[in-house]
Amino acid sequence: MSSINRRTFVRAAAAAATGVCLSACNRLTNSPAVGNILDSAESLNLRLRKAFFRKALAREFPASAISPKFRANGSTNPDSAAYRQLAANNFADYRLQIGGLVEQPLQLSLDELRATPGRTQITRHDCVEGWSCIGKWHGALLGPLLDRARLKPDARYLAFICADSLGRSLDGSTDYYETIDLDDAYHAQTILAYEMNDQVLPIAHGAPLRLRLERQLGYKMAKYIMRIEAVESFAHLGAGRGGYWEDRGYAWYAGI
Ligand SMILES: Nc1nc2c(c(=O)[nH]1)N[C@H]1C(S)=C(S)[C@@H](COP(=O)(O)O)O[C@H]1N2
Ligand SMILES: [Mo]
Repeated sequence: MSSINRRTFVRAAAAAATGVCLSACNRLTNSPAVGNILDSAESLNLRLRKAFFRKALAREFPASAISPKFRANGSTNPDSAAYRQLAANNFADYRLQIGGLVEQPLQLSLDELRATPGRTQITRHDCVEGWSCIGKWHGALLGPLLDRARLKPDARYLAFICADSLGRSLDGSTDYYETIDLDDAYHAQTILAYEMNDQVLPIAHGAPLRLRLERQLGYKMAKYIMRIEAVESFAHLGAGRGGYWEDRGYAWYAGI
């Protein structure tokens, strides 16, 4: 942060502490998405983060920093029949579905995803369990795909529906899912990765497609993405807290 930005930040933080944050933050951002967050009862911390760091990039590293071995965590080999069939055919029949509150639902093959605007980034993955690994990721930028699908005005979140279930049942559902807001969806480093360390994304790390959301913890980064749904609220998904791990007590916004 430059010293001017830091001064502005400190001043706004002080203003927020005295209760005038809503107007100050609204003036600083012109985004309706941020406006919605300001209107809701989310934490002051999240409001300040959103206002000041909406576009900040997560740190990127040189190739020499790539971890020799990247740990795989959570599901590492989904066992549903549908997924096994896709994997057996090298995901040639895979179609990413983008639907929900969109004007133009999409179904995209991996070749079609490879033909859309992409990005490569070497970043550090931090798991809530306390380990980190640095890896190189390449994939389709999520923002341009959403532009193609044309989000409806009431879309506020994206839900990622995955191919795997983990064993611990809660309200009958064990399917892995995650949700993010539109600021994160349009962030410059938010990609749907189909390559890791210059190779086709391995099954253990989420083949054929996994989210990279570099400013949040690992559990937000859905692997084995089958469908992306634009929604107004995530109350109807799982136990209603926005993700598999959120339903089990972790924070919805897992900023690093
Ligand atoms: N579908 C799905 N996505 C998932 C998980 C999972 O079990 N299933 N685990 C999460 C957790 S806790 C972490 S740390 C990362 C692990 O990614 P990795 O296997 O590439 O290290 O994926 C996240 N995304
Ligand atoms: Mo994790």
